[in-house]
Amino acid sequence: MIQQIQNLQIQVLAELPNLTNEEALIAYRNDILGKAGELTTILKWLKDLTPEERGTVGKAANETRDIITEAFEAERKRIKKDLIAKRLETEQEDVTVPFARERGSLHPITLVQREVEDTFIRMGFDIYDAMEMTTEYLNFDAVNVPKTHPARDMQDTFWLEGSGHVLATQTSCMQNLIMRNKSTPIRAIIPGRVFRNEDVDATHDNTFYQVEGIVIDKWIGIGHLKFTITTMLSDIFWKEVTIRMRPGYFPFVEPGVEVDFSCPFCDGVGCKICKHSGWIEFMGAGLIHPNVIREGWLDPEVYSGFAFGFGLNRLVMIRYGIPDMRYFMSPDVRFLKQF
Ligand code: FA5
Repeated sequence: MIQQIQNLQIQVLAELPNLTNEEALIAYRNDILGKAGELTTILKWLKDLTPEERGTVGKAANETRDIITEAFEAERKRIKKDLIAKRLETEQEDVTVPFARERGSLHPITLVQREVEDTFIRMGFDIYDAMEMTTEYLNFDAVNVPKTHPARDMQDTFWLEGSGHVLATQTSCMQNLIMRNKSTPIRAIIPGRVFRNEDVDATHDNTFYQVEGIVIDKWIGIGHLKFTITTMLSDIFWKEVTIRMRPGYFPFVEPGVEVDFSCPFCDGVGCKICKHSGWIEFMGAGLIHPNVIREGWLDPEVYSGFAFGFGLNRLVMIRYGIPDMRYFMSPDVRFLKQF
């Protein structure tokens, strides 16, 4: 029996190096050391031996089991090591080889915002970023919206409870800061993201972009406003655009106007884009109210100015023929890839 055990040991040690993968090794280990394995079966016979035989045969069998177990473990490590070496050899990647990477593109709002900024820079304007969170004072009080005035309800506000802060509902909240911190003459545009607690549909979002414009100097009048906006729109649409003004109410301007521009797609004749009116509604504007100038630490007897605020989302929609404002905030790459 001892001979049988030794033969098994020799056979296993000779066979192990031929195994090339872990599955084969596990299967072979099972054949030898598993419940019904060869060595396990031999060990089961020990009980039929005399006590003396059991001592010597048992000792030999246990030694063989330890040797075989150790050999299996060593073999498992060798197979793993070989596998890693092989993978390192075959799966090597040359990180210096150039590979094609898909480039992203700028969001259409960013594209048009940059064009708008370029136009205004050429007209000598400074560009400021608008704050997204601001104070109730800057958003309303500083621009002549009295505490009790219903105009505060005109734009549904996200109030940051108890803090005196709000999410900016309009980029007009920057007017006062600019007046107080810039020396005259002032020519600035302030693009920014604003928030209103409104229902979302194809032409309204609760988060959208506006561009505020503010000009303050001596003798500034409505003609300057007309020239500035006509120049900007003609630049954006690459053709002569005319504007018209209708009376409009905004507490921070007097007089206040709503500005429309002639449809650049049909030259005012009437088409689907301008809803066959020949005009596209564009923005609110006007001459800055003396109270607002005073609140900005300037003298309204000396200085006058104009301000305007337009929705960038709507300009981008018109520019690219985008039918639904909700595309702007959606993560749909098919939309974004077109720009
Ligand atoms: C204002 O926000 C004024 N602050 C504009 C202004 C500035 C007037 C300076 C006078 C002087 P209004 O609420 O109309 O005005 O918004 C201006 C533009 O923002 C609109 O013409 C429209 O294009 C855009 N807008 C308004 N509400 C939304 C909305 N929910 N979703 C997308 N765009 C909007």
